Amino acid sequence: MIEVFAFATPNSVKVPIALEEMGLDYRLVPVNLRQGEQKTVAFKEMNLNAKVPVLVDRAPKSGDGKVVLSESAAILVYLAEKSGQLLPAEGARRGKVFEQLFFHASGLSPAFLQAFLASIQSPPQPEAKERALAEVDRALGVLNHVLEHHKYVAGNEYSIADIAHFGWIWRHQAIGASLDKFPNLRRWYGEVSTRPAVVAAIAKTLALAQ
Ligand SMILES: N[C@@H](CCC(=O)N[C@@H](CS)C(=O)NCC(=O)O)C(=O)O
Repeated sequence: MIEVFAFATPNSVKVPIALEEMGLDYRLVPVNLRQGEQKTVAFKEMNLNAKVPVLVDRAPKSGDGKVVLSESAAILVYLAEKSGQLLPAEGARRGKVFEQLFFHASGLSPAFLQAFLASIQSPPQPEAKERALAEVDRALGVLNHVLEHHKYVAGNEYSIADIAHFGWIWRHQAIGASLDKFPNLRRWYGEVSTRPAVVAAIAKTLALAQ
């Protein structure tokens, strides 16, 4: 069975969403970030970068023995290739999924992280917060434009790129962002957040912090 070391966080939730969508058996293993469990020697043996999520697959397709993987986007690609789902096998449609995954990992995700850090800064720094939220808005505007012409972020098929973006956008209210200005994104968010796999994964992920 696949194990996912995770906590109730935006990067963690992407992995159970993918596993639920793909119908793969898995177990969530809590890593309490509030208690610093990501910094223990045992955890850093799995991910030197000391961050969740980490996936452990003891029965990989390739017969490699055991796969231990960090970085949520890399985990999504690994699971898509293992299951043969949510990532086209070749060509332009596959390229579009990677375009969005890289935009996520290098653009949207760091923007959200900065805005989150600015939102918990003490003493508060309104200028830093405003700057970070402006970059979040810019990234959301890009997605809103993409979604004007397509049902999903990489075309008309739901893919691991939707799951990647959803992970952080799920937390937009917590960082003080709003989807009000972005009607296409709001439509997409409403659809993705009510998928049964997404509802189930969110409930299991939130339970990690209880
Ligand atoms: N690029 C990584 C980022 C992972 C990440 O930032 N994880 C956060 C939770 S969402 C974490 O573990 N933070 C703990 C820390 O920084 O000490 C990914 O996509 O998996």
